[in-house]
Amino acid sequence: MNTSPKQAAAQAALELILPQLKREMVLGIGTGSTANCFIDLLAAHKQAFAGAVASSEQSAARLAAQGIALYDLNDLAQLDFYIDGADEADPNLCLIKGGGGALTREKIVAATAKTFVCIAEAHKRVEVLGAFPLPVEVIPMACAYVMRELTQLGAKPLKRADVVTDNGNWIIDAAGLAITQPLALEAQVNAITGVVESGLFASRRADILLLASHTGVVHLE
Ligand code: ABF
Repeated sequence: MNTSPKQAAAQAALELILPQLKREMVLGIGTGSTANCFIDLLAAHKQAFAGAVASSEQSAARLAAQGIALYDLNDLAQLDFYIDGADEADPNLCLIKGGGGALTREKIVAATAKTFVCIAEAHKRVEVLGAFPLPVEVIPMACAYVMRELTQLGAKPLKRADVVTDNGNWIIDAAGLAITQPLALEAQVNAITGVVESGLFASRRADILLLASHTGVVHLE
């Protein structure tokens, strides 16, 4: 069977962390179809580590189905690795994430990890972030206000229809931003009252980016 680029990126991440796994180690695991490939590959090695913290209920269910033990992040001091996908990645390894709606938990788990390994198809690599609308998780009652504030920042915001996050909140997708200053924009968006978190990963960007295509995997850091 042919290996897809998502599977190739996941395999490359597995090969990267396998030699560093320890029996007491807990891994941070992300959300999405590329992270799912990683979970499925990881299952064969579940004796080599203690378990995982998931960035979504969906990933938690997939990990549990593979027999991988789940941990509460509050019971752990630090994670060695966080492995997750992305929607876009720029040359500095700043990311847009949250197309799957799990951005807040993804950012929390990433924040606690020593090394964030991002796995993605090669087309997710862009020069400037923003062609993919920036997901922003909001407290529901603040939605209209946050949309007006995002408009002031130059975005065209749209509430994501029929989506409630694992945290009980809504998602706004902010289109039309050319994100040349990711750190500054992340701070601006996160400072809007009612914003829970933005999908801009700049203050906590990826440490390693594994970009896969049909011709192979490129390792960036
Ligand atoms: C998660 O999954 C998200 O942050 C991102 O939105 C998405 C990427 O999805 P996929 O791996 O399915 O392309 O990592």
